[in-house]
Amino acid sequence: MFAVHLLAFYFTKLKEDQIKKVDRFLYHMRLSDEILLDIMARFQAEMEKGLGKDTNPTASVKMLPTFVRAIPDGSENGEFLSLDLGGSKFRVLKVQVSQEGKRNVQMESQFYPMPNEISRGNGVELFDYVADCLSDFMKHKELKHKKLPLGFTFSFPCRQTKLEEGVLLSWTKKFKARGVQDTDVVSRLTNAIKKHKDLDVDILALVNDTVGTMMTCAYDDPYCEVGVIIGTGTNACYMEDMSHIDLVEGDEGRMCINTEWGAFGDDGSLEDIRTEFDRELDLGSLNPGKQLFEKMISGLYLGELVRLILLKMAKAGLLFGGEKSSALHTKGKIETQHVAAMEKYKEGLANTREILTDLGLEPSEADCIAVQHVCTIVSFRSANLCAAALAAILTRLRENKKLARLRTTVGMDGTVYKIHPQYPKRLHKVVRRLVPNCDVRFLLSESGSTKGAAMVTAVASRVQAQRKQIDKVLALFQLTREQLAGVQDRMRAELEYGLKKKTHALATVKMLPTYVCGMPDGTEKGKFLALDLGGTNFRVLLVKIRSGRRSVRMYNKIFAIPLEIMQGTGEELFDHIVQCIADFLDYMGLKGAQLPLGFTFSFPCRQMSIDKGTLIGWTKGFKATDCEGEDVVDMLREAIKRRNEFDLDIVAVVNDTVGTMMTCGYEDPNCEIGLIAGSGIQQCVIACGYINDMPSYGRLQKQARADFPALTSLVYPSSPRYEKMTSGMYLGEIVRQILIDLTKRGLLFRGQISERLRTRGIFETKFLSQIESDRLALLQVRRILQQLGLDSTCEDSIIVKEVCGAVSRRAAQLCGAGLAAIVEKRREDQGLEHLKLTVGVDGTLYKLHPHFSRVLQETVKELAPKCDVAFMLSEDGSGKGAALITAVAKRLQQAHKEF
Ligand code: 0WK
Ligand code: 0WK
Ligand code: BGC
Repeated sequence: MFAVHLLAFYFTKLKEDQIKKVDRFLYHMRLSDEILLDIMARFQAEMEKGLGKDTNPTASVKMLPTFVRAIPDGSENGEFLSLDLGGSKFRVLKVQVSQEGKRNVQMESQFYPMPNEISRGNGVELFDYVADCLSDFMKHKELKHKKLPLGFTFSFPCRQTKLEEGVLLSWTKKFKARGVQDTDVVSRLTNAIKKHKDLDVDILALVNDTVGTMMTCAYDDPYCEVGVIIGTGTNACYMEDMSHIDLVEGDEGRMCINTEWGAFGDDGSLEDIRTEFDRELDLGSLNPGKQLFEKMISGLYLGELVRLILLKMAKAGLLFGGEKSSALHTKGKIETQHVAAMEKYKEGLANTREILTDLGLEPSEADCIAVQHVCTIVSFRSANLCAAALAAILTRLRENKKLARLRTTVGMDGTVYKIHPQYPKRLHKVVRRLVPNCDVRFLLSESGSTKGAAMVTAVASRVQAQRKQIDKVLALFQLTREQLAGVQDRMRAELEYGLKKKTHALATVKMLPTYVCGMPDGTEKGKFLALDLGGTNFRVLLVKIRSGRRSVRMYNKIFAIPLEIMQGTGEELFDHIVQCIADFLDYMGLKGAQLPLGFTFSFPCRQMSIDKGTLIGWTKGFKATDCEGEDVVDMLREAIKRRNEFDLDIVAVVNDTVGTMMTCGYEDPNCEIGLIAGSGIQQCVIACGYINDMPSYGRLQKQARADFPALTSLVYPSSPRYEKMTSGMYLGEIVRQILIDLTKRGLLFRGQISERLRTRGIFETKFLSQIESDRLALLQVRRILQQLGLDSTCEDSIIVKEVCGAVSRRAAQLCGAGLAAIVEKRREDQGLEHLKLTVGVDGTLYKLHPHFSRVLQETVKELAPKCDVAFMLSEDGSGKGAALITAVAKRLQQAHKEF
């Protein structure tokens, strides 16, 4: 028993000594947590550099966009071909995804050799060889009669501009085929496949093996958003926020980034940790100066590193009594599988002796212990370096999500990770030590990256199919210049219709005279009350006009018009209006004041005079009974009488477009058109010379001719259809209808229509303005959709934003086409070659929607090139305009009395 203890002590001592000896010799390779945290920080900086448009060209870690934007959502299905090129084995596969709706994947695969003369020959032969293997596979699987989509796993750094294209930046690992670098490997393969007349394959996706691995694991674990390969080569990918990827258009959602971390340090940023052995290995490699990080980590190099160290230690007499065999001098004689074998728990030492013996050496027990420890240090450094870079990626994910604690899954693959007995444990341990605020699950990809590549292809073909359907729907809202010019012409014809006696009755655009026959001349003065009914808010205003200096001071109060009043009886509506006036007069201490009032009533009214207007029909959700066909001024007067608390002199009833035109005209005499783009859409224009053929307006004719021979304004309430395609009242509802249609077709929200989305009017137009705002990140779009009970993905939100954009753009274009018809008419009516005028604008849609006003202005510019149209936003609303019109009417009345 004593002998056993003595032996054990002797052995432990021997072991300690050898370990110390090797630790001293390789102290450079032992990386403390402090150094690892520093490497982690360096890698974080490299990631930023790679993502930046200006810094990417000089970055060593290229952060390549992969155009993979979504992980599998279970709706993928179909039959796919997959090629897996670049790892230790070349494979061709057939992948069946989800049969009969069952979420499973069937794979059939065939390995094919990849001889050096092919991988290091010329590019044409390489791709011809790959196509031959594909053809052979399809023959054996009797697939030649099928047109199949193919996912191409190509495990080398490629710059992609889309999923199905990728330019090879440089070969790595054992590959060096000539004439391929800087060419698109998808078209190279397509050309090679085309040589096989009996093959009909559509390459839908080019995928890096890290991406394939992430997708493979994400199919089983939706938390998986990182893919790591530690195999022949090494690399990682992860899902990055689009807003951080300068190299790709758009800020919405996420995209998978292939980091190509193998090149970390190629700019010299890791020289302080690289050892002489790393430099020697690099010099002897196929690509000196390249992939320096990979050469300290991956399977193609670990064995060689161990050999170079053993050779140096032997030369230094620290091993094998200084003996060196020719095998020990031969590059590549020690492979990573040897390193893994030597580090096996139990049989490690025996394996070491066997391997060293096979190398023609006669190792002592001490040598074996020392060599085993050399392997441990080399592979431990590999795991540490991987852990540092992976920790940097996990930290970035946590920060992108603004989380204190990140829960995520990392998909793993590669022979080093799979066959080395200690590697996974070491890597996991160090990662968790470097990023304690991340709960990381490591998931080994059982079926390689090709299942993932098939997923990417399945997603690509699903997205492609969906895209086609969505584009078909959105195309309905895309108006060509010809179509817009057609709308302009039809509007123009309607304008003429509305003006002409014979056609007025049939006209949809009513061209209603407003009896506003004069513009302010600066002499107006006094206090005026104004009501502003018909827009989003009902306002009561006191407007003080001071003559001479054209200054107007306004005090106003906004009152709500409850739905039950909007859709109650006319009497209730006007009593409510008078109640608001009373509250306002109270609030302003004007009880009992006898003030002239201008009534902005933003609904189509046929007027017989400035203070008479018969409501033709309600719009914008108003439905109060007993009003249509009634004079709204009389109804207001009766309501005031009913209240019998104060008396007002209602001088004018004006449409909000006219009020807006007047408000802007007070500042800019060029303003002769008023436009409202709000809950309703309406335009008014200063009209001249049309009156004479409008029979019922004889009285106006005489009067107008008397004062302002050429001026009166006409309101043309846009036909409800036109309004229902253009105004704020309806745009949200149109979007809701489209979303329901797309969801019913399974193109959105996984086909789940929420109760709230079924509710008419639930999708307010303000949502469009919010969703289309460039500043709004996708997350906020998803928050809006959440409010509607819709659980959406990034893609869903991107599509919803597109739908909103299509609907609002059409609205702005149609509005622009209508306005272009008017300005062109103004120009022609004045017989001018070129017309300069201003349009006064108001309305929440024009004011708040991020793009509406710009698209409207561009459309007018395009359709009325001979008109120089300035758009003036009415800051004060039409209430001011109504007061000015009242003041002018009072002035004219005065003039008449004197006259
Ligand atoms: C298996 C994957 C393949 C990848 C390989 C990497 O299917 O795409 O390239 O792992 O590991 P290696 O074979 O280089 O060790
Ligand atoms: C503000 C004007 C008001 C008009 C409204 C239209 O003062 O007369 O009706 O704009 O915009 P909406 O509120 O319908 O968006
Ligand atoms: C390549 C990567 C690949 C990795 C793992 C590296 O040499 O540059 O694209 O993902 O090996 O196979």
